[in-house]
Amino acid sequence: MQVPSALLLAAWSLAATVAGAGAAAPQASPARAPQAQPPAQAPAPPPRYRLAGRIELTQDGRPATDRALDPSRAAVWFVPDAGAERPRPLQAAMTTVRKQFEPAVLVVPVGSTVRFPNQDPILHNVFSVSGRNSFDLGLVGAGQGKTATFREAGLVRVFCNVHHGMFAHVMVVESAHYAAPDGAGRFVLTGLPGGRGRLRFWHERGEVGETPVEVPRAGELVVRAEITRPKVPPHRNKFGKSYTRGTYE
Ligand SMILES: [Cu+2]
Repeated sequence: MQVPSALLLAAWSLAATVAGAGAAAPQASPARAPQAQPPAQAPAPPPRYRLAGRIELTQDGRPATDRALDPSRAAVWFVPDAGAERPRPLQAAMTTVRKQFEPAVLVVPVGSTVRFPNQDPILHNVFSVSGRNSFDLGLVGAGQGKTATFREAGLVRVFCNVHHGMFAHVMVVESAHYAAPDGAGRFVLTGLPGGRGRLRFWHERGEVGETPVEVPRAGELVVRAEITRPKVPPHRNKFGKSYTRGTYE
């Protein structure tokens, strides 16, 4: 019986079956997939990890029951003890619409620029008196948008000089690993280096907290943010005075 030569190159089990049928057993080893060889010179990049967690809001140390509280109006970021990698700045947007800032909370890496487009048919102002991140965009007309760049890490409290009830926050972080939680408070940070570090977390109604973390870490990390601040942050207008009727600038 004649065996097609192609079959002699088939996997060993098949070749053995053919040999049992009376053909000459192949002398050469059956063809195998070449072994993957690691590259000779390029060192493997250090492994990266993800960190999953949940921010839980508390009042007087107990889980918050106020349904108006929104866990997504928060920020979480990871700072490795070995030193943070320089984050890549980005361009973000915070819209004024229906006399509110949308989204009301942004988390951006240091050096980022935020545009404030106005989608309302009325004039708004956007300003902050938060240290080196202070800015004043003047009056912003319908359809217009001006920008502010945040060169220093920290919390930026954003207000409108026309409407006292308009407020927002930009959390500027010195970390490449940051996120805003979802409506259930859940977050996932990715690309983390292994080792010890601190997970920092903040909700608009509280202070910045932190907890030590060793990466990699299995399971969901639950952090608790205590509500300490009123719904509308107490603030004065951009001139440092109380809001009064007819303040339009
Ligand atoms: Cu306004």
